[in-house]
Amino acid sequence: MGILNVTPDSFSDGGRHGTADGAIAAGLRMFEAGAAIVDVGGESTRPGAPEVSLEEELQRTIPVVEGLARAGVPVSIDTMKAGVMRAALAAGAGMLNDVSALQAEAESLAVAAGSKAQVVLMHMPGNPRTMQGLAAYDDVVGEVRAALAARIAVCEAAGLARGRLIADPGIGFGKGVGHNLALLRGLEAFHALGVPLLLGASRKSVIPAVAGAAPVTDRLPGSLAIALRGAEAGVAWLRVHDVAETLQALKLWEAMRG
Ligand code: 9MG
Repeated sequence: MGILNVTPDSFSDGGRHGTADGAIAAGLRMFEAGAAIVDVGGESTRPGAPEVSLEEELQRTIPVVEGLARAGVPVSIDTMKAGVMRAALAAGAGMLNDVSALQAEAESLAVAAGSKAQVVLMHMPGNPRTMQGLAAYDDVVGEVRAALAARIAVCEAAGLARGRLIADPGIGFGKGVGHNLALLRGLEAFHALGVPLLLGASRKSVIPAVAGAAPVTDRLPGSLAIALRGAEAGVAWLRVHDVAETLQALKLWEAMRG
């Protein structure tokens, strides 16, 4: 999954794609580099990021979703808003990536259930403004897994078939460095959820926390190390900024496993 942020303030690539055409071209490049899907996001989810209005998020994302879908690129919409989900589905998105696991807005569950889209349920305590104050766990792997299992149960009860769900432990969302490392170490435990897993740690702060200060654009080596850990653990989806580089690393990893 290639990350395509159409925001002025995302932590790593905010403001890079000034126009819809520029963002569409960047998404096409990711697809041509081998991304199976491009994740379009119009609201930053970095800690403390300000909320964006529905109108603004629609304006940022929908022309890009439309343009990519028209070009035959599979598209995921990264949003916590039911209205953006609805418009993105109508514009051709085939996946909903909601970091609130369909909890931020009451309507989201029904929108997802009424669609045919795949749905990523990510673990995040609170919201992007409160989550870092909620980073307290006795057993982070067990607690995050239990929270995701509860969301899967709610989705199934609402009519969302399990076969459409993807679970994600939410690296960096309401977690400290120790929690992120424990989750990465314990990824295999999440297979008990019975749905494919997604891992997103590309360029995240766990990298400089472990390896020493590095600006976001200098975190490719750490991002690749985490991607390979995800592959080793059998994760189905990797959400990454650097598609070609990640695929090269994965191909080598796969070839060496024999
Ligand atoms: C939008 N977004 C930012 N980080 C993410 C992650 O780790 N997983 C998912 N599903 N979405 C994310």
